[in-house]
Amino acid sequence: MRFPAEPFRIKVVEMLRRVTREEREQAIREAGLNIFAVPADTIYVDLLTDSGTAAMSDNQWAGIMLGDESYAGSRNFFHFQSVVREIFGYEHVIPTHQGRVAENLLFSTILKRGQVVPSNIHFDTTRANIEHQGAEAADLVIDEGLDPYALHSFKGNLDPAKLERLLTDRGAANVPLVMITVTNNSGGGQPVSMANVRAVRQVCERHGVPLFFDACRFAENCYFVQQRESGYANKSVTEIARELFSHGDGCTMSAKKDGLVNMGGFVALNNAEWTQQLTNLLILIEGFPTYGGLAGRDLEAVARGLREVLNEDYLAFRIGQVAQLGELLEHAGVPIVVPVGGHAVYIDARRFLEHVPQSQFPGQALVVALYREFGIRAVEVGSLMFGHKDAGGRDVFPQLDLVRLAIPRRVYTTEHMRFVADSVIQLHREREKLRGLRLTYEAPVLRHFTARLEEIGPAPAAVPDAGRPGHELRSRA
Ligand code: P61
Repeated sequence: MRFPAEPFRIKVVEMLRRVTREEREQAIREAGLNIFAVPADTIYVDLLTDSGTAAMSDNQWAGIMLGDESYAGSRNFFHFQSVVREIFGYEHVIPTHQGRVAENLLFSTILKRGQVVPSNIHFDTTRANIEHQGAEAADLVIDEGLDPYALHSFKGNLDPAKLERLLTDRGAANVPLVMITVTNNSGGGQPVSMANVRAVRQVCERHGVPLFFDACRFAENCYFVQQRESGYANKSVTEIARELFSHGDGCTMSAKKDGLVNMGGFVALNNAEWTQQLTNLLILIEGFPTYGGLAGRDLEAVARGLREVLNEDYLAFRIGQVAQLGELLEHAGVPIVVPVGGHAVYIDARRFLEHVPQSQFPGQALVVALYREFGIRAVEVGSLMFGHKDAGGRDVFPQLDLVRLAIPRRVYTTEHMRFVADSVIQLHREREKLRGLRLTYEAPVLRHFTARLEEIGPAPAAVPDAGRPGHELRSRA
């Protein structure tokens, strides 16, 4: 397939430091084979996350200079509020410094112990904020959404039948709201269709339960609707977004994704009573309601980013760039989750490293090799992140061991993506050389952030490089 070229040119560049394999070997060893502990300036292509890593535009930087840092009533807040109202259609707009604070405000206000919040799949911060209230986070994605190889245009859909059953069993009084995450990050960045949103809305209405969105990647989701869902080809992505949110009562948003900024977020909603309660808490933990933890200039950058992200040339390039990386890998026989989602390509590490059992963290072994050999940072979403011991002390592993290559927005060129593809393909050819890992330290919760590991057996020999000259330097010796 042909993919669109970059619809922008580069005005400011950030030079990358040349790092040899020996330096990376030392850095990853000192980091206890944990990629979170590696200094970022030893990385060539950083695909740890698409969150807060976007390149802002000249228009956004110009907006930064127009920051009004008044404590109350900053003009940037009013601009931000008007853009959010226009796109999302909700009356009340509460700024926060990032997504999880929006979630915390919402759930600590409206949620009671023992209640349940259904979603397609809750992102980990959303789940944590729900569970922190003594409530339950229920994942009700369609069955295809849990199968890495099921081909479905909208694998992020929430199953309306599962929702109906949950609402009937638990009773609407125990479900303060239903949430839909667009796109479904924890399910691979898969989109949700408009038809599905309508179906979920009908179930919610029958039971008198509000519907909210986790809107982090709303523009990417709406672009997929335009491209894949019948009846939407001739609608603009902005029109599709308005229609999508018109089926809901509010949303939380981490603007670090489709807000095209490095920091920012908000809650937007129609319920005036909830707004008052959320605002009171906002003042306690984030700041005055017209800045909510952000500088005036940051609000201006979000306002401008939210408009820019709906540019369809940008979206065609963005979704195309991720799809292209997926296509290059798939054609070379690298096992990846399909169809490719909006913001990341996921490698199936169990199939990639069939000789490494789950107890030896095949995903993390792949992450370490990608960094050591090629200076690429990916993140493991598998046994290291989710594995644990049950009450009887036995190891419990997740169904999948994935490695996420999340693509920052407007940061890397297509040539960078080819370099990533060549590197992964080269590792795939040499996969027999990779070995499993074992833990030497683990924290009681969220162990992947601070775990330390070691290789089982002798240190691996260097993998021949991908034959792509450029930044990738071997030893100077
Ligand atoms: C990411 F490992 N995502 O995908 P905040 N909802 C959704 C998200 O994707 C999301 C948030 C809410 C991240 C960053 C991240 O343990 C982790 O602005 C669908 O980060 O608070 C964030 O938004 C939260 C990665 C966050 C993690 C926490 O890479």
